[in-house]
Amino acid sequence: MSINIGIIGLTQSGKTTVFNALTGAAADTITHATDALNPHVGISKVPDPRLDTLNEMLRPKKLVPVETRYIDVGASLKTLVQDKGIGGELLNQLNTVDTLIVVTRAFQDDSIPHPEGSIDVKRDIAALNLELIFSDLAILERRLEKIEASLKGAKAPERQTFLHEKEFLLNLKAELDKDKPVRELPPDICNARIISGYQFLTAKPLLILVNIGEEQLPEAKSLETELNGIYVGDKSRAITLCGKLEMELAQLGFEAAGEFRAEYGLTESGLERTIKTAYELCDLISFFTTASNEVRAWSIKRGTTAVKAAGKIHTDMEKGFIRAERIHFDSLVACGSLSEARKQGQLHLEGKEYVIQDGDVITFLFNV
Ligand SMILES: Nc1nc2c(ncn2[C@@H]2O[C@H](COP(=O)(O)OP(=O)(O)OP(=O)(O)O)[C@@H](O)[C@H]2O)c(=O)[nH]1
Ligand SMILES: [Mg+2]
Repeated sequence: MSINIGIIGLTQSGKTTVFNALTGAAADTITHATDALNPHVGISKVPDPRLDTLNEMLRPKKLVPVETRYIDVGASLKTLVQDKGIGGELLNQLNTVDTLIVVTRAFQDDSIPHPEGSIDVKRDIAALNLELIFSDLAILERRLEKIEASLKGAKAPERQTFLHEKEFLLNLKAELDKDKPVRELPPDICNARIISGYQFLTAKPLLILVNIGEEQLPEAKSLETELNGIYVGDKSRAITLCGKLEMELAQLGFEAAGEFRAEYGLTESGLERTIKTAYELCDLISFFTTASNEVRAWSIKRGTTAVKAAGKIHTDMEKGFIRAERIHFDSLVACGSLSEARKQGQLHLEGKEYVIQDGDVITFLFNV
């Protein structure tokens, strides 16, 4: 199971640098701009100290963190929308991501020209927002054309369905025309269930990643506060990140990187901060399984029931679900071992409708 993240942003904003920082890859940022024919795709593991604790306590044969898959498409969304071939293909890939990271340049460097000629974070965020809206309008208009064509030969009941959808899309279009992203619209205009069928880019959570230079680190916190005053929402957030520094640190070992980070007054890695924020924006939580000598982390939407969580692991587990044996990570740590937890009566039996909590350690019991 993995979380999918799309990295977008204006030209030369540091997308590939951030991609390298998050994946530990070493894609070229110096001599090559990313070309759409050759997007970067990389996988990294979601860091979770709880998993390390479980590893030490339970000494499993295998330790399996959640994976994150990143795609850095490299081309502007405008180009992708206009280009029906490879652009269409890349756009399809972006349409399937769980969240978008918009890399926005704040770093100063005269040797790297900004496409707009100056550094202006808010202007660039607005420009990117427009590109996303442009892409969604293209999807929407294509769908409207299809509906018009289908309406021609449609019989009465079918006709009604098409007319309903058309009305829904026209209302949505009116909002997009006012530069409003889908993610910010009230539920009466944009019913979440209907919307999910279209894969609009502006419906996705948006993590604005402001790429700052090392020398801007002292102002990072206040810049974040200022930007979140404007952009924070249920599904949007701004964070600052030193892309170039984080990319270099990602190439070092864990400990050496930690020491450098401490010198810069950074307590978390860029990857940790980014993933944490992405989890919040996507409303994801983690639970752990320990069966078959394997400790594994899983990510699910907050509010998922035990039976649905079991289904994420295997459809048979959902079909034959009997119950879940559960202990919270904190209680397990307090007990010191699973057998001690069992002795102390800390392992709880939960039914199908139990709502999984972040940090639950679970064994599903099921019939095959
Ligand atoms: N000084 C400085 N330079 C940076 C920083 N982040 C990125 N750069 C430089 O900016 C240039 C562009 O970075 P990339 O990561 O390739 O940017 P990109 O958005 O992927 O560029 P395209 O693929 O061409 O759109 C490279 O020369 C980077 O080294 C930073 O924080 N500080
Ligand atoms: Mg690039």
